[in-house]
Amino acid sequence: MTESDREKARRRLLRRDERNPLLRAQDWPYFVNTVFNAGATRMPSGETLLLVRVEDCSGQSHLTAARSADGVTGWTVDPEPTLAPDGDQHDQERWGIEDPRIVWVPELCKYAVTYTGYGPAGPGVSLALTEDFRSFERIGVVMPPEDKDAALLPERIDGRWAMIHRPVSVVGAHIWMSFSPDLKHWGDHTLVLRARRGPWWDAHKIGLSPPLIPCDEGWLMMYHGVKPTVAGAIYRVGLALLDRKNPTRCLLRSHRWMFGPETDYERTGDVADVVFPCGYTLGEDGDTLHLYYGAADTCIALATGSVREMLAWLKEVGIPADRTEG
Ligand code: BMA
Repeated sequence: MTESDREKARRRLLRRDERNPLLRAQDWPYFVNTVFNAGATRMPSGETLLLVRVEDCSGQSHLTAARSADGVTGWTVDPEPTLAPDGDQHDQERWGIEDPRIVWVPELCKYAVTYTGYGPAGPGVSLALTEDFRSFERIGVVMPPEDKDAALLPERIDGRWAMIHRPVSVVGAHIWMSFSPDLKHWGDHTLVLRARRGPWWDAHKIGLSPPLIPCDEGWLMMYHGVKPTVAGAIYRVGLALLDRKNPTRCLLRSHRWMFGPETDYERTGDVADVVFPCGYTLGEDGDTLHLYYGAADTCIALATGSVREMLAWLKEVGIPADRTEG
């Protein structure tokens, strides 16, 4: 493959839906500032459900469900917040809840929703379980501040639950994995992928995008990289492959980003130059990936691709993670 063929392949990996943006504040049944960063799942009825981060006009966020038969058009939005912050009972939610990731857990017959609980101590990770996105069982704070961008793995690894997440320290914001016997007590914290340094697209700060995608080759991880510039940060998305049996082991990591802000709705909004996927659904073929992402922290858009093609690209351009730390 020549350099320009590779470039074309990269551009084709995710195709933006021509009806983007799919959901905007003006589509909401009540008055809000912005709607973005939505978790996604396909319900047993076949409907696509998005659990949308909604920022109200106080600047704080809550989560509201939007449902559509085809995942693109005809959205029905809950008339009021579906999961509202409960700051009185949970101090960690006093300033709102943000950026949900949804994972169906067959063993529990429930969906696990991980989200950022924002409180005076900073942003941390909370977990709730639901069967229907109408009532929720709050498990509580599972990763204390500062921590974000978390998703449960859908199955136990060697008998324990596993969660991927992104704590922040003074030396950087890297991706970690932790383990639990009961979803409440977490330990064996292990570094999975480091942010690079210097001018890289994923220097200084990285984080999980949607939940991990299980495949024969391992767990495909889409992750966001944040490049600080004098004009502000640019949020882009790249790929990594984690070992299926031991997902703390990163096998490959993309050298370049796969998806970044290009269109007007991604480049202009409350926060310019942000694409921030938190959810995907898979087509009937088990390969077609519908990626839902927040654009410029203002609206929700969809891009479609193929898991198989992404894996092929990663095998072609990826490098072992331990050689990419910059
Ligand atoms: C991150 C998160 C996201 C947001 C992004 C860009 O830190 O807070 O919710 O989309 O910044 O503002």
